[in-house]
Amino acid sequence: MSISNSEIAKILYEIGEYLAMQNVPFKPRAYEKVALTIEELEEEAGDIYKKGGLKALEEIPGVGVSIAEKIEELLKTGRLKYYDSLKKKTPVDLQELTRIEGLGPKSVIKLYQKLGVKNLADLEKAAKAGKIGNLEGFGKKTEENILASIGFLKKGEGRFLLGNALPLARMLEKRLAKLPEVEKAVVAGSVRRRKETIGDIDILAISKKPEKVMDYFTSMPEVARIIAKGETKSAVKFSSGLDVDLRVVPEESYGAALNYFTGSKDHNVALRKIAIEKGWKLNEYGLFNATSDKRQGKMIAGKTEEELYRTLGMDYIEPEMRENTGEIELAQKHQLPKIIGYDDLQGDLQTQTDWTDGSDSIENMANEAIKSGLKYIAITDHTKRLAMTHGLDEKRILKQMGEIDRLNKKFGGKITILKGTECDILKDGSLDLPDEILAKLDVVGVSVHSNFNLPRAEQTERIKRAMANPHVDILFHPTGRIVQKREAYDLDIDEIIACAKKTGTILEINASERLDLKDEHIRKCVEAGVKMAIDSDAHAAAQFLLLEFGIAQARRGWATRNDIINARPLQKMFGYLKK
Ligand code: DGT
Ligand code: CA
Ligand code: CA
Ligand code: ZN
Repeated sequence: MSISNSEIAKILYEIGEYLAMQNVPFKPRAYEKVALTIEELEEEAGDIYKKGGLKALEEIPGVGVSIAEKIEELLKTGRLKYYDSLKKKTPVDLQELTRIEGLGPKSVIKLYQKLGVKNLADLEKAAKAGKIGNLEGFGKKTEENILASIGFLKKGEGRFLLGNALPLARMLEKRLAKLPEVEKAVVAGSVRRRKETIGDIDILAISKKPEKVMDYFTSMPEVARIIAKGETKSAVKFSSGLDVDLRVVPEESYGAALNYFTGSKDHNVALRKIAIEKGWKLNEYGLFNATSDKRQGKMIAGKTEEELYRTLGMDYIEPEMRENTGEIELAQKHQLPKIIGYDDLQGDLQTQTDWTDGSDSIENMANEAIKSGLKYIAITDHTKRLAMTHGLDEKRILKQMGEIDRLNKKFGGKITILKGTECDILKDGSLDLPDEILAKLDVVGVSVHSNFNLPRAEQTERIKRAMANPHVDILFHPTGRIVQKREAYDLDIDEIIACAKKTGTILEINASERLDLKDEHIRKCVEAGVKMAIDSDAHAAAQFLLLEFGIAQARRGWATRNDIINARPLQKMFGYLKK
């Protein structure tokens, strides 16, 4: 068996970062883009290569001869000489160091050359000794931020981003399902509940020959260590540090086992209590009409989850809602909300293009959006204050509007491209574009990109002032959090939600690694009747795939289709924006 897509992607991505450190032009972006494409391929690169050789690899978008040959080398030997030599030249733990918010490849190389920083421990030592603050291009502020970010990272240690785990979990699901001994393989645990970070991946398989399945599972190429290996249960550690659990169950227990291993634990405990109250017993093998542990009793449900919930006297509960925070009581009363579905989005209201810091043209973005099944997208490039992104000033945004008119004609209704902006909120809550320009746009999004450290009251007032502008439709990434990277800025979220209600401003569920509205915030919005938008914040065409994670978050916050404006057709969606 060969190396997986996500491993190939990781290496290509790192090559891009090494090249960026050496100030090589253009190539870093190309590698990053290819890495994303490979990661999201439906088919394993190994299979593509087996079927069509080098030529077939070259047909993958963005892959030229030179990258195709590198993938070939990886598939054949599991190694890549070019990558090894890049790594040797700069012996820094790039992956670890770039997890620090604000540290890109270029700062990493500087820190290595000037201070010999190779890893996180070195970085922490240098920052604590005040050496980074004295470095040209860094300063005291950066040093403080680095220390804060290290602290934050340490807190989340041992957990992985859902965005990284889900593709891997799906690949494992597929691999196992292909084995002749396996009738079914599915992901359970926190991955199935789509928690934003996960402790490990749990997989459940139905098989009559578990030994074979376990042999296969424990000898996969990613496995660095076997933690446990048994007939029904095995656990392995991948070289990436991620643990994976596999349970094999007989078909008649599938529903009960899936329910048990999906969790959450609190949800399970509550279900078991209900079973006991009815004089039954619930475990991972099924629901039985006996209370004593010794007497097995007769199995009365357990083949499917639907049957299990029904027999317990309640409606089926979606995995994203299973946290025992009120869902069980609603299911018993048949009053569960019908949460938004994964196919329900009709548009995307935040995307960036090569007019600023995105990597694709408006036309490419629109084409990809069509492929992703979207009916409309808003182009929301940054504004001039974000100079490093080449943010748009009045003149360029007017020019962009003209370009969008031209493209809308060209697409002839296949998709509607909306004129928008991600307008910077300045320190005092005023905006980076004048009202006359905002008035000409279809969708005005605003966001905070600076002065993250204002005192709570001042930060809250600043954002509220922006929301009060009658042209402002959506508050983009409302809290500034980046999962496992950066805390939210200090602000009163309840006041922001109240202000959204009062001013009719939409709050964004940002689907990228930000996910700054947490599930609990989304539930508050739903209860308050504040509408939300789920946006990819795509900076490249491939990133529309991120929308799935925004939908997952919305589902964890119990949002229905009616709560999400871009789950509505274009004209309906317009109805939710300020006039
Ligand atoms: P994670 O991995 O920390 O992100 O969270 P989970 O929910 O995936 O937890 P994990 O992997 O420890 O266990 C998977 C599921 O198995 C969990 O959601 C519920 C079930 N489970 C594990 N331990 C217990 C337990 O002691 N009691 C009950 N009722 N269920 C358990
Ligand atoms: Ca787990
Ligand atoms: Ca587990
Ligand atoms: Zn951007």
